[in-house]
Amino acid sequence: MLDLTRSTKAFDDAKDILPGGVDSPVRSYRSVDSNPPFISSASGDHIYDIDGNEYIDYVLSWGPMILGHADPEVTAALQEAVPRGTSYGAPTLLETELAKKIQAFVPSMEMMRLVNSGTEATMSALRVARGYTGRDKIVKFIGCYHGHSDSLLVKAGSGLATFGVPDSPGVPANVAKDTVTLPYNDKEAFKSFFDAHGDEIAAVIVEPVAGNMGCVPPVEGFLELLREETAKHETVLIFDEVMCGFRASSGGAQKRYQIVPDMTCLGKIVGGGMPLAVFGGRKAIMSCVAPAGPVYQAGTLSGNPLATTAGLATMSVLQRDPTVFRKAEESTDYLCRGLLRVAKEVGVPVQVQWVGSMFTLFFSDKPVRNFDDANACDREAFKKFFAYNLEHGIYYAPSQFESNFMSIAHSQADLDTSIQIAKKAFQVLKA
Ligand code: KE4
Repeated sequence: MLDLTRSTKAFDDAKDILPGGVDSPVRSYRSVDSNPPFISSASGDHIYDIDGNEYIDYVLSWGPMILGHADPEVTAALQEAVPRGTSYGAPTLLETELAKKIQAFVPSMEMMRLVNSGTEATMSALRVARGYTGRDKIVKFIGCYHGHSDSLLVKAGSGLATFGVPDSPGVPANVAKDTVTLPYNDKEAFKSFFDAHGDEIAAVIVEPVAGNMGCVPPVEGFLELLREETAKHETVLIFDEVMCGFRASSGGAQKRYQIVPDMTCLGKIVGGGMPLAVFGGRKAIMSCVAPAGPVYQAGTLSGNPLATTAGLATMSVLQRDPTVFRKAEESTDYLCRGLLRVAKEVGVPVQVQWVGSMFTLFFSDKPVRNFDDANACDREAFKKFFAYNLEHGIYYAPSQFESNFMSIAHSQADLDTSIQIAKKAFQVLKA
Protein backbone atom coordinates (compact mmCIF):
# COMPACT_ATOMS: atom_id res chain seq x y z
CA MET A 1 0.00 0.00 0.00
CA LEU A 2 1.36 3.42 -0.99
CA ASP A 3 2.14 5.55 2.09
CA LEU A 4 0.71 9.02 1.35
CA THR A 5 0.32 10.05 5.00
CA ARG A 6 2.14 13.36 4.73
CA SER A 7 0.62 14.17 1.32
CA THR A 8 -2.88 13.50 2.61
CA LYS A 9 -2.35 15.81 5.59
CA ALA A 10 -0.83 18.44 3.29
CA PHE A 11 -3.85 18.09 1.00
CA ASP A 12 -6.26 18.64 3.92
CA ASP A 13 -4.30 21.73 5.00
CA ALA A 14 -4.21 23.08 1.45
CA LYS A 15 -7.98 22.74 1.06
CA ASP A 16 -8.46 25.40 3.75
CA ILE A 17 -6.82 28.07 1.61
CA LEU A 18 -6.69 26.80 -1.99
CA PRO A 19 -9.97 25.79 -3.74
CA GLY A 20 -9.92 21.96 -3.79
CA GLY A 21 -6.40 22.13 -2.33
CA VAL A 22 -4.78 22.81 -5.71
CA ASP A 23 -3.95 25.58 -8.15
CA SER A 24 -5.28 23.62 -11.13
CA PRO A 25 -8.20 21.15 -10.95
CA VAL A 26 -6.71 18.10 -12.67
CA ARG A 27 -4.00 17.91 -9.98
CA SER A 28 -6.64 17.15 -7.33
CA TYR A 29 -6.98 13.50 -8.44
CA ARG A 30 -10.78 13.93 -8.32
CA SER A 31 -11.01 11.99 -11.62
CA VAL A 32 -9.38 8.95 -9.99
CA ASP A 33 -11.14 9.22 -6.60
CA SER A 34 -7.95 9.54 -4.59
CA ASN A 35 -5.59 12.01 -2.98
CA PRO A 36 -2.61 13.39 -4.88
CA PRO A 37 0.99 12.90 -3.83
CA PHE A 38 2.52 16.24 -2.88
CA ILE A 39 5.74 16.56 -4.83
CA SER A 40 9.04 17.59 -3.25
CA SER A 41 11.40 17.30 -6.23
CA ALA A 42 11.99 15.80 -9.64
CA SER A 43 15.02 14.81 -11.70
CA GLY A 44 15.27 13.23 -15.13
CA ASP A 45 12.24 10.98 -15.55
CA HIS A 46 11.70 10.55 -11.83
CA ILE A 47 9.49 12.52 -9.45
CA TYR A 48 9.51 12.33 -5.66
CA ASP A 49 6.78 13.06 -3.11
CA ILE A 50 6.96 14.32 0.47
CA ASP A 51 6.33 10.80 1.79
CA GLY A 52 9.55 9.58 0.21
CA ASN A 53 7.87 7.74 -2.68
CA GLU A 54 9.57 7.71 -6.08
CA TYR A 55 7.81 7.44 -9.42
CA ILE A 56 8.61 7.12 -13.11
CA ASP A 57 6.94 10.28 -14.44
CA TYR A 58 4.84 10.32 -17.65
CA VAL A 59 3.04 13.57 -16.77
CA LEU A 60 6.23 15.69 -16.99
CA SER A 61 4.34 18.75 -15.73
CA TRP A 62 1.69 18.12 -18.44
CA GLY A 63 4.21 18.15 -21.26
CA PRO A 64 7.03 20.69 -20.80
CA MET A 65 9.79 18.40 -19.60
CA ILE A 66 10.83 16.69 -22.85
CA LEU A 67 14.48 16.90 -21.69
CA GLY A 68 13.54 15.45 -18.30
CA HIS A 69 13.21 17.29 -15.00
CA ALA A 70 16.03 19.56 -13.80
CA ASP A 71 17.90 19.31 -17.10
CA PRO A 72 21.49 20.39 -16.25
CA GLU A 73 21.70 22.94 -19.07
CA VAL A 74 18.35 24.58 -18.24
CA THR A 75 19.18 24.58 -14.52
CA ALA A 76 22.61 26.13 -15.07
CA ALA A 77 21.15 28.82 -17.33
CA LEU A 78 18.59 29.77 -14.67
CA GLN A 79 21.17 29.76 -11.87
CA GLU A 80 23.34 32.07 -13.93
CA ALA A 81 20.40 34.38 -14.77
CA VAL A 82 18.81 34.81 -11.33
CA PRO A 83 21.47 37.17 -9.90
CA ARG A 84 20.71 39.58 -12.78
CA GLY A 85 17.21 40.09 -11.47
CA THR A 86 13.90 38.30 -11.97
CA SER A 87 11.88 40.80 -13.99
CA TYR A 88 12.41 44.16 -15.67
CA GLY A 89 9.17 44.97 -17.49
CA ALA A 90 11.31 46.19 -20.35
CA PRO A 91 12.50 44.76 -23.67
CA THR A 92 15.45 42.39 -23.57
CA LEU A 93 17.61 40.66 -26.18
CA LEU A 94 16.41 37.33 -24.77
CA GLU A 95 12.89 37.76 -26.17
CA THR A 96 14.01 38.45 -29.73
CA GLU A 97 16.49 35.58 -29.56
CA LEU A 98 13.85 33.16 -28.29
CA ALA A 99 11.33 34.29 -30.91
CA LYS A 100 13.90 33.63 -33.64
CA LYS A 101 14.60 30.14 -32.28
CA ILE A 102 10.88 29.38 -32.15
CA GLN A 103 10.50 30.60 -35.72
CA ALA A 104 13.24 28.22 -36.81
CA PHE A 105 11.04 25.34 -35.59
CA VAL A 106 7.71 26.84 -36.69
CA PRO A 107 8.30 28.99 -39.82
CA SER A 108 4.57 29.82 -40.14
CA MET A 109 5.02 32.06 -37.08
CA GLU A 110 6.33 35.02 -39.10
CA MET A 111 5.66 37.27 -36.09
CA MET A 112 4.81 36.33 -32.52
CA ARG A 113 4.28 37.56 -28.98
CA LEU A 114 5.44 35.88 -25.76
CA VAL A 115 2.87 35.49 -22.99
CA ASN A 116 2.64 33.61 -19.68
CA SER A 117 0.32 30.66 -20.28
CA GLY A 118 -1.41 28.66 -22.96
CA THR A 119 -4.71 30.21 -21.90
CA GLU A 120 -3.31 33.67 -22.51
CA ALA A 121 -1.91 32.61 -25.87
CA THR A 122 -5.20 31.23 -27.21
CA MET A 123 -7.28 34.03 -25.69
CA SER A 124 -5.03 36.60 -27.34
CA ALA A 125 -4.95 34.77 -30.67
CA LEU A 126 -8.75 34.75 -30.81
CA ARG A 127 -8.95 38.47 -30.06
CA VAL A 128 -6.44 39.17 -32.83
CA ALA A 129 -8.38 36.97 -35.28
CA ARG A 130 -11.60 38.81 -34.40
CA GLY A 131 -9.89 42.18 -34.75
CA TYR A 132 -8.29 41.19 -38.06
CA THR A 133 -11.50 39.84 -39.63
CA GLY A 134 -14.02 42.16 -37.99
CA ARG A 135 -16.09 39.07 -37.21
CA ASP A 136 -17.21 37.83 -33.76
CA LYS A 137 -18.05 34.14 -34.13
CA ILE A 138 -15.51 31.35 -33.65
CA VAL A 139 -15.50 27.56 -34.02
CA LYS A 140 -13.93 25.08 -31.62
CA PHE A 141 -14.24 21.30 -31.38
CA ILE A 142 -15.90 19.20 -28.69
CA GLY A 143 -13.25 17.59 -26.50
CA CYS A 144 -10.56 20.10 -27.38
CA TYR A 145 -9.33 22.30 -24.53
CA HIS A 146 -7.64 25.61 -25.18
CA GLY A 147 -7.35 27.00 -21.66
CA HIS A 148 -10.00 28.69 -19.56
CA SER A 149 -10.84 32.02 -21.26
CA ASP A 150 -14.59 32.70 -21.48
CA SER A 151 -14.99 32.17 -25.23
CA LEU A 152 -13.42 28.74 -24.95
CA LEU A 153 -15.32 27.40 -21.92
CA VAL A 154 -18.34 26.71 -24.10
CA LYS A 155 -20.29 23.59 -24.96
CA ALA A 156 -22.65 22.81 -27.80
CA GLY A 157 -26.01 24.49 -27.63
CA SER A 158 -29.29 22.67 -28.35
CA GLY A 159 -28.17 21.52 -31.78
CA LEU A 160 -24.48 20.96 -32.54
CA ALA A 161 -24.24 23.67 -35.16
CA THR A 162 -26.14 26.22 -33.09
CA PHE A 163 -24.11 28.68 -31.08
CA GLY A 164 -22.66 27.68 -27.74
CA VAL A 165 -23.80 27.82 -24.17
CA PRO A 166 -21.50 28.33 -21.15
CA ASP A 167 -19.57 25.27 -19.99
CA SER A 168 -18.93 26.89 -16.62
CA PRO A 169 -20.81 29.22 -14.32
CA GLY A 170 -19.43 32.72 -14.72
CA VAL A 171 -19.18 32.56 -18.50
CA PRO A 172 -21.72 35.07 -19.83
CA ALA A 173 -24.31 33.59 -22.20
CA ASN A 174 -23.77 36.47 -24.58
CA VAL A 175 -20.10 35.50 -24.87
CA ALA A 176 -20.81 31.79 -25.27
CA LYS A 177 -23.30 32.40 -28.06
CA ASP A 178 -20.46 33.47 -30.37
CA THR A 179 -18.73 30.11 -30.05
CA VAL A 180 -19.81 27.13 -32.16
CA THR A 181 -18.67 23.70 -31.02
CA LEU A 182 -18.51 20.91 -33.60
CA PRO A 183 -17.46 17.26 -33.26
CA TYR A 184 -13.71 16.67 -33.70
CA ASN A 185 -12.81 14.63 -36.79
CA ASP A 186 -16.33 15.06 -38.26
CA LYS A 187 -15.64 16.33 -41.75
CA GLU A 188 -19.30 16.34 -42.85
CA ALA A 189 -20.45 18.38 -39.83
CA PHE A 190 -17.70 20.94 -40.40
CA LYS A 191 -18.28 21.20 -44.16
CA SER A 192 -22.02 21.66 -43.88
CA PHE A 193 -21.61 24.26 -41.11
CA PHE A 194 -19.00 26.19 -43.07
CA ASP A 195 -21.02 26.07 -46.30
CA ALA A 196 -23.81 27.82 -44.40
CA HIS A 197 -21.88 30.10 -42.02
CA GLY A 198 -18.22 30.27 -43.07
CA ASP A 199 -18.33 33.96 -43.95
CA GLU A 200 -19.48 34.79 -40.39
CA ILE A 201 -16.58 32.99 -38.67
CA ALA A 202 -13.54 34.92 -37.42
CA ALA A 203 -11.51 31.87 -36.44
CA VAL A 204 -11.45 28.11 -36.23
CA ILE A 205 -9.28 26.98 -33.31
CA VAL A 206 -8.23 23.34 -33.13
CA GLU A 207 -5.82 21.03 -31.38
CA PRO A 208 -4.34 19.56 -34.60
CA VAL A 209 -3.53 16.51 -32.50
CA ALA A 210 -6.10 16.45 -29.74
CA GLY A 211 -4.60 15.79 -26.32
CA ASN A 212 -7.33 16.91 -23.93
CA MET A 213 -9.76 14.07 -24.53
CA GLY A 214 -6.79 11.76 -24.40
CA CYS A 215 -4.49 11.55 -27.43
CA VAL A 216 -6.72 11.59 -30.54
CA PRO A 217 -5.01 12.07 -33.92
CA PRO A 218 -6.78 13.89 -36.78
CA VAL A 219 -8.42 11.49 -39.27
CA GLU A 220 -7.26 11.56 -42.87
CA GLY A 221 -8.33 14.79 -44.55
CA PHE A 222 -9.72 16.52 -41.44
CA LEU A 223 -6.99 19.16 -41.08
CA GLU A 224 -6.82 19.60 -44.87
CA LEU A 225 -10.58 20.33 -44.89
CA LEU A 226 -10.21 22.92 -42.11
CA ARG A 227 -7.41 24.59 -44.05
CA GLU A 228 -9.32 24.59 -47.34
CA GLU A 229 -12.60 25.88 -45.93
CA THR A 230 -11.07 28.59 -43.71
CA ALA A 231 -9.00 29.85 -46.65
CA LYS A 232 -12.11 29.90 -48.86
CA HIS A 233 -14.08 31.95 -46.31
CA GLU A 234 -11.16 34.14 -45.15
CA THR A 235 -11.44 32.70 -41.65
CA VAL A 236 -8.30 32.58 -39.49
CA LEU A 237 -7.16 29.00 -38.85
CA ILE A 238 -5.52 28.75 -35.42
CA PHE A 239 -3.52 25.63 -34.51
CA ASP A 240 -3.41 25.33 -30.75
CA GLU A 241 -0.11 23.46 -30.42
CA VAL A 242 0.37 24.28 -26.75
CA MET A 243 0.45 20.53 -26.08
CA CYS A 244 1.33 18.89 -29.43
CA GLY A 245 3.97 21.46 -30.38
CA PHE A 246 7.42 19.81 -30.28
CA ARG A 247 5.54 16.55 -29.45
CA ALA A 248 3.84 15.67 -32.77
CA SER A 249 7.19 16.43 -34.42
CA SER A 250 10.05 18.93 -34.09
CA GLY A 251 7.77 21.40 -35.86
CA GLY A 252 4.58 20.25 -34.20
CA ALA A 253 1.49 18.93 -35.93
CA GLN A 254 1.75 21.49 -38.73
CA LYS A 255 5.05 19.94 -39.81
CA ARG A 256 3.87 16.35 -39.29
CA TYR A 257 0.75 16.85 -41.40
CA GLN A 258 2.17 19.57 -43.69
CA ILE A 259 -0.63 22.07 -43.04
CA VAL A 260 0.19 25.77 -42.69
CA PRO A 261 -2.20 27.50 -40.26
CA ASP A 262 -2.68 31.26 -40.14
CA MET A 263 -1.83 31.38 -36.44
CA THR A 264 -0.21 29.03 -33.92
CA CYS A 265 -0.21 28.90 -30.14
CA LEU A 266 2.67 27.19 -28.30
CA GLY A 267 3.32 26.61 -24.60
CA LYS A 268 4.75 24.03 -22.19
CA ILE A 269 8.02 22.85 -23.86
CA VAL A 270 8.68 26.31 -25.33
CA GLY A 271 9.16 27.68 -21.79
CA GLY A 272 11.17 24.75 -20.47
CA GLY A 273 8.75 24.43 -17.57
CA MET A 274 8.67 28.12 -16.72
CA PRO A 275 5.50 30.25 -17.25
CA LEU A 276 5.93 31.06 -20.93
CA ALA A 277 3.74 30.57 -23.99
CA VAL A 278 3.49 32.25 -27.37
CA PHE A 279 0.98 33.13 -30.07
CA GLY A 280 1.91 34.15 -33.58
CA GLY A 281 1.37 33.70 -37.27
CA ARG A 282 1.17 35.59 -40.52
CA LYS A 283 2.76 39.04 -40.31
CA ALA A 284 -0.37 40.65 -41.83
CA ILE A 285 -2.41 39.30 -38.90
CA MET A 286 0.13 39.85 -36.11
CA SER A 287 0.75 43.41 -37.26
CA CYS A 288 -2.68 44.14 -35.81
CA VAL A 289 -1.33 43.61 -32.28
CA ALA A 290 -0.72 46.71 -30.13
CA PRO A 291 1.37 48.78 -30.27
CA ALA A 292 1.97 47.93 -33.94
CA GLY A 293 -1.78 47.80 -34.50
CA PRO A 294 -5.08 48.40 -32.71
CA VAL A 295 -5.73 45.00 -31.08
CA TYR A 296 -4.78 45.35 -27.44
CA GLN A 297 -2.75 42.68 -25.66
CA ALA A 298 -0.33 43.13 -22.76
CA GLY A 299 1.36 41.47 -19.77
CA THR A 300 3.58 42.58 -16.89
CA LEU A 301 5.63 39.38 -16.96
CA SER A 302 5.40 38.58 -20.66
CA GLY A 303 8.86 37.70 -21.96
CA ASN A 304 10.16 37.55 -18.40
CA PRO A 305 13.96 37.12 -18.31
CA LEU A 306 13.90 33.90 -16.26
CA ALA A 307 11.15 32.30 -18.35
CA THR A 308 12.89 33.29 -21.59
CA THR A 309 16.17 31.96 -20.20
CA ALA A 310 14.58 28.56 -19.56
CA GLY A 311 12.92 28.63 -22.97
CA LEU A 312 16.14 29.59 -24.71
CA ALA A 313 18.12 26.85 -22.96
CA THR A 314 15.49 24.28 -23.94
CA MET A 315 15.23 25.48 -27.55
CA SER A 316 19.03 25.52 -27.78
CA VAL A 317 19.25 21.86 -26.79
CA LEU A 318 16.48 20.94 -29.23
CA GLN A 319 18.15 22.96 -32.01
CA ARG A 320 21.63 21.54 -31.31
CA ASP A 321 20.50 17.95 -30.98
CA PRO A 322 17.51 17.11 -33.20
CA THR A 323 17.89 13.46 -32.17
CA VAL A 324 16.01 14.48 -29.01
CA PHE A 325 12.77 14.24 -30.94
CA ARG A 326 13.64 10.86 -32.46
CA LYS A 327 14.66 9.44 -29.08
CA ALA A 328 11.49 10.65 -27.37
CA GLU A 329 9.38 9.25 -30.22
CA GLU A 330 11.21 5.90 -30.24
CA SER A 331 10.73 5.57 -26.47
CA THR A 332 7.05 6.40 -26.84
CA ASP A 333 6.69 3.85 -29.64
CA TYR A 334 8.46 1.21 -27.53
CA LEU A 335 6.36 1.84 -24.44
CA CYS A 336 3.03 2.00 -26.30
CA ARG A 337 3.69 -1.19 -28.27
CA GLY A 338 4.68 -2.83 -24.99
CA LEU A 339 1.46 -1.72 -23.30
CA LEU A 340 -0.58 -3.04 -26.23
CA ARG A 341 1.33 -6.34 -26.17
CA VAL A 342 0.82 -7.08 -22.48
CA ALA A 343 -2.85 -5.95 -22.56
CA LYS A 344 -3.39 -8.45 -25.38
CA GLU A 345 -1.50 -11.20 -23.53
CA VAL A 346 -3.74 -10.68 -20.50
CA GLY A 347 -6.89 -10.16 -22.57
CA VAL A 348 -7.89 -6.64 -21.51
CA PRO A 349 -9.43 -4.54 -24.33
CA VAL A 350 -7.49 -1.29 -24.60
CA GLN A 351 -6.55 1.23 -27.25
CA VAL A 352 -3.16 2.90 -27.03
CA GLN A 353 -3.01 6.01 -29.20
CA TRP A 354 0.17 7.98 -29.68
CA VAL A 355 1.56 10.70 -31.91
CA GLY A 356 5.24 11.50 -31.60
CA SER A 357 5.97 11.65 -27.88
CA MET A 358 2.44 12.02 -26.46
CA PHE A 359 0.17 9.05 -25.73
CA THR A 360 -2.96 7.80 -24.01
CA LEU A 361 -4.11 4.34 -22.95
CA PHE A 362 -7.90 4.15 -23.42
CA PHE A 363 -10.04 1.42 -21.83
CA SER A 364 -12.06 0.87 -24.96
CA ASP A 365 -12.49 -1.98 -27.46
CA LYS A 366 -12.57 0.43 -30.41
CA PRO A 367 -10.41 3.34 -31.58
CA VAL A 368 -11.12 6.74 -30.02
CA ARG A 369 -11.80 9.29 -32.73
CA ASN A 370 -13.74 11.99 -30.83
CA PHE A 371 -15.06 13.01 -27.43
CA ASP A 372 -18.06 10.65 -27.56
CA ASP A 373 -15.69 7.71 -28.09
CA ALA A 374 -13.47 8.91 -25.23
CA ASN A 375 -16.49 9.41 -23.00
CA ALA A 376 -17.59 5.82 -23.66
CA CYS A 377 -14.35 4.40 -22.23
CA ASP A 378 -14.42 2.26 -19.07
CA ARG A 379 -13.40 4.82 -16.51
CA GLU A 380 -13.66 2.39 -13.58
CA ALA A 381 -11.07 0.21 -15.28
CA PHE A 382 -8.93 3.29 -15.89
CA LYS A 383 -9.09 4.24 -12.18
CA LYS A 384 -7.99 0.76 -11.10
CA PHE A 385 -5.17 0.71 -13.67
CA PHE A 386 -4.05 4.16 -12.58
CA ALA A 387 -4.15 3.29 -8.84
CA TYR A 388 -2.17 0.07 -9.30
CA ASN A 389 0.49 1.87 -11.32
CA LEU A 390 0.79 4.73 -8.83
CA GLU A 391 1.15 2.24 -5.97
CA HIS A 392 3.96 0.58 -7.91
CA GLY A 393 5.81 3.74 -8.83
CA ILE A 394 4.40 4.68 -12.23
CA TYR A 395 3.01 8.21 -12.43
CA TYR A 396 0.49 8.57 -15.28
CA ALA A 397 -1.92 11.46 -15.91
CA PRO A 398 -4.81 11.07 -13.39
CA SER A 399 -7.60 11.13 -15.96
CA GLN A 400 -8.76 9.09 -18.95
CA PHE A 401 -9.18 12.40 -20.78
CA GLU A 402 -5.51 13.39 -20.62
CA SER A 403 -2.37 12.63 -22.56
CA ASN A 404 0.89 11.33 -21.15
CA PHE A 405 4.33 12.39 -22.25
CA MET A 406 7.80 10.98 -22.83
CA SER A 407 11.22 12.51 -22.16
CA ILE A 408 14.71 11.67 -23.40
CA ALA A 409 15.56 10.91 -19.77
CA HIS A 410 13.33 7.79 -19.68
CA SER A 411 15.74 4.84 -19.58
CA GLN A 412 15.15 1.51 -21.30
CA ALA A 413 14.99 -0.06 -17.85
CA ASP A 414 12.28 2.37 -16.75
CA LEU A 415 10.27 1.68 -19.91
CA ASP A 416 10.52 -2.08 -19.35
CA THR A 417 9.55 -1.66 -15.70
CA SER A 418 6.53 0.41 -16.78
CA ILE A 419 5.44 -2.31 -19.22
CA GLN A 420 5.81 -5.06 -16.62
CA ILE A 421 3.83 -3.12 -14.02
CA ALA A 422 1.13 -2.42 -16.60
CA LYS A 423 0.91 -6.17 -17.24
CA LYS A 424 0.36 -6.83 -13.53
CA ALA A 425 -2.26 -4.08 -13.43
CA PHE A 426 -4.07 -5.69 -16.36
CA GLN A 427 -3.91 -9.06 -14.55
CA VAL A 428 -5.53 -7.48 -11.47
CA LEU A 429 -8.21 -5.96 -13.71
CA LYS A 430 -8.80 -9.32 -15.39
CA ALA A 431 -9.02 -11.25 -12.13
P1 KE4 B 1 -2.30 26.70 -19.70
O1 KE4 B 1 -3.11 27.96 -19.50
O2 KE4 B 1 -2.70 25.59 -18.73
O3 KE4 B 1 -0.78 26.98 -19.69
O4 KE4 B 1 -2.56 26.14 -21.17
C1 KE4 B 1 -3.88 25.89 -21.55
C2 KE4 B 1 -3.88 24.91 -22.70
C3 KE4 B 1 -4.10 25.38 -23.98
N1 KE4 B 1 -4.11 24.53 -25.03
C4 KE4 B 1 -3.89 23.20 -24.87
C5 KE4 B 1 -3.91 22.30 -26.06
C6 KE4 B 1 -3.64 22.68 -23.58
O5 KE4 B 1 -3.42 21.34 -23.43
C7 KE4 B 1 -3.63 23.54 -22.47
C8 KE4 B 1 -3.40 23.04 -21.05
N2 KE4 B 1 -3.25 21.63 -20.89
C9 KE4 B 1 -3.62 21.11 -19.60
C10 KE4 B 1 -3.50 19.59 -19.68
N3 KE4 B 1 -4.66 19.02 -20.21
C11 KE4 B 1 -2.76 21.70 -18.51
C12 KE4 B 1 -2.91 21.02 -17.17
C13 KE4 B 1 -3.79 21.79 -16.23
O6 KE4 B 1 -4.84 22.32 -16.68
O7 KE4 B 1 -3.44 21.82 -15.02
